[in-house]
Amino acid sequence: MAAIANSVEYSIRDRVAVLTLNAPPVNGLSQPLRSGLMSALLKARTDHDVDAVIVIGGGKMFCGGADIKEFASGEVSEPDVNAIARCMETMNKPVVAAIHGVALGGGLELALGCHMRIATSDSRIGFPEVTLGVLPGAGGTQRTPRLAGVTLALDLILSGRVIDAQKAHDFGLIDALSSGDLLDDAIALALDATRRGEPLRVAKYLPVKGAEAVEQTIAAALEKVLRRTPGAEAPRAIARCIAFAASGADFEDALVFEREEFLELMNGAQSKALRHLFFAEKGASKIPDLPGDTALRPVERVGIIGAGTMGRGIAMTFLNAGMAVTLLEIDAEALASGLEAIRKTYAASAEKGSISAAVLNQRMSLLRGSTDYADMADRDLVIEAVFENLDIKQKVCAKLGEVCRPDAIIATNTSTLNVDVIAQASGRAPDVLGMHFFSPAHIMRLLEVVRGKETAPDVLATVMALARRIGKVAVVSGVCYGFIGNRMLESYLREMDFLLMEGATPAQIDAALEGFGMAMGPCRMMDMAGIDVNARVLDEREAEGALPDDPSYRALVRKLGAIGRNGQKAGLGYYRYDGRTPIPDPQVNDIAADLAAQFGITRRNNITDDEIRDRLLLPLINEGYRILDEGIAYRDGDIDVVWAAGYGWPRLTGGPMHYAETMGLEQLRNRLQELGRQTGDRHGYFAPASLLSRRATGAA
Ligand code: T1G
Repeated sequence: MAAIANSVEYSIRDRVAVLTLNAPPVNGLSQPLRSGLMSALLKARTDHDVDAVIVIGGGKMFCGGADIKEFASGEVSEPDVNAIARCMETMNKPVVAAIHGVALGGGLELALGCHMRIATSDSRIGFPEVTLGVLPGAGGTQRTPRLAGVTLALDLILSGRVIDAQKAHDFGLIDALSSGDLLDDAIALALDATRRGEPLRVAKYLPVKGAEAVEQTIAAALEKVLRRTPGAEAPRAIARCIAFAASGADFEDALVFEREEFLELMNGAQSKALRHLFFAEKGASKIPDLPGDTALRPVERVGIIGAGTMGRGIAMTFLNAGMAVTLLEIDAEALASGLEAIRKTYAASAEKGSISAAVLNQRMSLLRGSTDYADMADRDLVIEAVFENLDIKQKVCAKLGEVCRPDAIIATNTSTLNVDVIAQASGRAPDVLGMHFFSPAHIMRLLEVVRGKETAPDVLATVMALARRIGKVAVVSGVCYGFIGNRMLESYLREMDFLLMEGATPAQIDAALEGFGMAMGPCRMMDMAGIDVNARVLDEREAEGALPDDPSYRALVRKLGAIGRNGQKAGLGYYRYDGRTPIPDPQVNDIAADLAAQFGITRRNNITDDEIRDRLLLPLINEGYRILDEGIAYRDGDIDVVWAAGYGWPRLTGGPMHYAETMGLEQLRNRLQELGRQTGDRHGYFAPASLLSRRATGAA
């Protein structure tokens, strides 16, 4: 029978009904698919030609979980997964889940409702619900502790992590592993169960393992999770559901309790924010004016120019993806130390057990060093990561334009310079674009892909596809100072410096923003990034006449840079450092006070945390509206992805643009105008962006 999308195919083999989920691409448990599955199960229940039942996924996976798009309805339509599980558990024929690819969320709950589970050895399972601000709402918090115990249930459900089938088998969530044909093995398992004639094992009747120590186990697990995201609601609800499971309460009552907790979360702001980011990340890869089937250029061999911190991080990014890398550094000594630094990084990971010795050797076998540009001639992609100086980057790209193959892609890792100017220097601008990695490049997920005005469509499409392969979330930016993230960051840092000159302290500012949920306060962040880096960029921008006509503009960071307080690496920055520990330093307040006197800035001691947050966050968001209006970013969600994936914006608020929507655009506009009045705003720093005003009045 031909498979119909969003349907369940019913076939019989060796007196076993095979129910195949067909809802590409992830077999999401939409209402039509759930309805089709329930009908097929009821048919198999009474089918006299059927002694057992297999549920298997069509396509590349078993099931990616509930259809998240359905959450917007605010409720769960019938038949829900609980009803389907109840139907399978009460069937007097063995029901076996045959898992390949992934079984996630509701997909795993569906499998746990079966009597047995068999999985291919390379398949993976997990409960990612917490990353969406919800919890397994179809029995997952109740069956998992019964099959695998409270400790593992908490670990899996609170972390949202995915585990491989072997681990799942060891934990008791999977009954058998298939190394041959999954369906053959599943049918054999089901028929064996019919022949054994033993009572079918039903998860919900098993005792909860570890119930006796549940309170301590929950307290320890919850403390670990809430340390990272103190305001998160889902972990607390998960803990309540696991505690309910361990309390010995009636299973059906527990399902009701779990569903109520799930609905509460699903309809809450945190889940809406996290779901926004989920779809925004998926959407960021879509380029509005590019056909989805744009032919891609092959990329297997990568060249990287520059063996500094960024060059090494970028090299490891590609090595980690199993791609061959030639790291070029003109200076042989610098090259040698760069290659050694990469080897040491991998050796440290192997020491910790994060990677095996085999993986270390495999990655190092893919790495070559060179001091000769001629070695770039066979590269499919070459990324320059040399010193952040326009003249140097232009010279490097001119050389690459000469030596690289005609179909090779040339990328610049600049974080602020004009990609079009650099592209022109290459002599082949259509082959050039920006790939702005974030330090440490092999760890940070964000990649800003900067589309030059001449960047060829296939070059852009190739790099966007490559980003996914190297585990990055890529967002396209147009060419402007700072692209999306650093351009918005500029407003944030500007107000930080002004507030310090007005009397706030670095510790107060950092605490206010970390209280909002930022992963790291701006002063500590600047000390980590290096004050000299930012001060030098400001000096260059001043030389270009690109700074506001305001001598107090970013005066403090420039002063700190001028006196060598370059941040954590110098032991002095906005803080004094004992190793990596920041210690408030009164000297910074004195420097800020001197600058305030110099520029006639009034010092005051009534600066509140709310004012700090508004002064730093609202102009940042306002710049986001200018970026959208200029077409530098395609979508609000793209900006949210940049800040959530690259700058530590609290995911529970959905990103700056989603946060603005939840705040209310009229309120945002009014607050900006109020701050403008309060500060005097001689340079229009708080003038609401045109797009913000247009949206606030419904004109856009
Ligand atoms: N719902 C709706 N759409 C989904 C989806 C889902 N669960 N998963 C993926 N998509 C879309 C995605 O937006 C993209 O759309 C396309 O499918 C391909 O995705 C009841 C309540 C499964 C590992 O959190 O982790 O179950 O961009 O590119 O790389 O208790 O998708 O093409 O238009 O990512 O092969 C829990 C989320 C839900 C899994 C496949 N499940 N998805 O990766 O494909 S809550 C999840 C993923 C739940 C229960 C609770 C991955 C994947 P478009 P893709 P992939």
